[in-house]
Amino acid sequence: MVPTTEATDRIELVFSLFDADGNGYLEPADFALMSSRVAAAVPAAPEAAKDRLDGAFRRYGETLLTELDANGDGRVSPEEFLSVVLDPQRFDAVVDEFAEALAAMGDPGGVGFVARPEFIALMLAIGFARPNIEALFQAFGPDREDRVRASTWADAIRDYYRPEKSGIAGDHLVPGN
Ligand SMILES: [Ca+2]
Ligand SMILES: [Ca+2]
Repeated sequence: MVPTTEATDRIELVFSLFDADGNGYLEPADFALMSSRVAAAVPAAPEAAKDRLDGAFRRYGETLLTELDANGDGRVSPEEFLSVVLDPQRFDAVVDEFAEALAAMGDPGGVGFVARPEFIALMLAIGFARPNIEALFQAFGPDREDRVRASTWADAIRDYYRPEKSGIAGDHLVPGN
């Protein structure tokens, strides 16, 4: 399968953000750093939600290393990471858990909705730029209380990784879109 240009852009963006320590490679330390940063974005979130997110980040990092570290140096290079889009079903389970865990962090009351302040705080913590975050939230069609469904967000995270998709809400996150 040849990924769409949009899918490649999305994957390159996520690599640059997940390389939380900025050393040019994805390693377990990046996911630990990212997890603590994102957990701190919603102080009101229950400990169980933070623990779940921490586990999701950890498994995500472990799976990337297991599946993508082609040269076995214990870290994932940008080139190794790009192959994530060639065989996405290997990552379905971890992306799914990550999507649900992140959306749950944005819904600290467990009501099924994510309000704009929590959404923005979480996405800023991951490292996306504010105008792109606002555009994505708008694309979700917030309700009169300025909330979006947690399930809408989780579905959009799953879509974000789909190599065949273009013109999706998640494309708003890529600068220049
Ligand atoms: Ca790194
Ligand atoms: Ca490697």
